[in-house]
Amino acid sequence: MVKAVCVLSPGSATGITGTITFTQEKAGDCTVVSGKVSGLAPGNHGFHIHQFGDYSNGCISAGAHFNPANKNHGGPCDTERHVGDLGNIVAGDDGVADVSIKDQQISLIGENSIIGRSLVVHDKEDDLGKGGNEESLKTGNAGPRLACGVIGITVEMLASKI
Ligand SMILES: [Cu+2]
Ligand SMILES: [Zn+2]
Repeated sequence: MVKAVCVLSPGSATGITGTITFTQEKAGDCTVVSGKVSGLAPGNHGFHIHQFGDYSNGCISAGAHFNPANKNHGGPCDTERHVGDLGNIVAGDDGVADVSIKDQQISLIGENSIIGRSLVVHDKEDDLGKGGNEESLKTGNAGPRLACGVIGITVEMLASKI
């Protein structure tokens, strides 16, 4: 089992906290994404892996969605999607989003590993590429980057010898 973790830092908003873990049994398996994000406005928020693990200019320096296959933006169940497109997380009236995602495209192993890249939580709902405009096919119109964090190696990962 391979495990990575992301602790969110503030972007365009303050007061958002969250810790998300990523686990994968072996190469080719789904990656399980789980954890909690607090301090959000109720409703849907775009949730993506972005290209760079760079917080030097806040969440902006995380770059675009992780897209090694050069595809258009889409939803998590679409074949036409960025690898980083995990769709939306949903915050309840208490501002907390419980995250529980199983994804086939992100991986913690191999040359397209997401280790060292960023996780970004957005202000708005990701339209999953169905917004009918050019921006929808790039970002899903998910708006400002509320919080982000670098996806890092854990002690469990070092023990796995992958
Ligand atoms: Cu994003
Ligand atoms: Zn995307």
